[in-house]
Amino acid sequence: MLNDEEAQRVSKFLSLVLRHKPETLGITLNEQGWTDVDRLLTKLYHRGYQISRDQLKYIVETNNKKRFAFSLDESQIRANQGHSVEVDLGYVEKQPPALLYHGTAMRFIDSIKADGLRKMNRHHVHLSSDEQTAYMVGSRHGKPVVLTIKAGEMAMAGHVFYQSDNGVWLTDTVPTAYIIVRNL
Ligand code: HQG
Repeated sequence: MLNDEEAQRVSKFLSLVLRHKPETLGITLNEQGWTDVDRLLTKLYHRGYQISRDQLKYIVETNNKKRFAFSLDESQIRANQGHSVEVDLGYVEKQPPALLYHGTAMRFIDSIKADGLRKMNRHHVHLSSDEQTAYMVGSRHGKPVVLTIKAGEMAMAGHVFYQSDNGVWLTDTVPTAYIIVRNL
């Protein structure tokens, strides 16, 4: 089996090719983001990521954020969210809880206060249902700040929310009126 470090290395590369740059590995994603597992394994092999189908399954199953999913027959694989390439993941609109959380870094706060939350390079703004996850997401960018988002009010005002297979809440944009900034 792969050790944690190797699994993480492959997982990072998979995030890159399944979300952002399939062309760097010479694969293509279909409209729903799927790519063929056999072809992916062959391409990975030639790129120095010599993993078996079982090892790929292990990575998909143990990934800490459930970033990837297999099709039912396990012939195809895709990323569950986070794409920058155009894909239609078939998200279904869902009623959010009253409050959601967004983790960001202190250095972005002034800009967020001015413009609200924008999706930047992704297809959606990503929100979490718990503060701890948001805190961890924010730490990736610097000194973390957790923003509270009045998601219930947003939904009532007509903003659409989706939830990805791995539980992340997604919406287009969060205007400043729905953002509570605390503890600064
Ligand atoms: C910030 C991870 C200035 C935003 C996590 C964030 C997540 C603004 C950064 C997923 C802004 C974008 C997404 C504005 C937003 N002015 N900065 N108006 N609006 N920002 O990485 O939410 O590891 O694209 O606060 O678990 O950090 O990829 O988004 O700090 O679910 O699987 O712009 O990524 O998952 O950063 O993270 P990102 P994110 P993975």
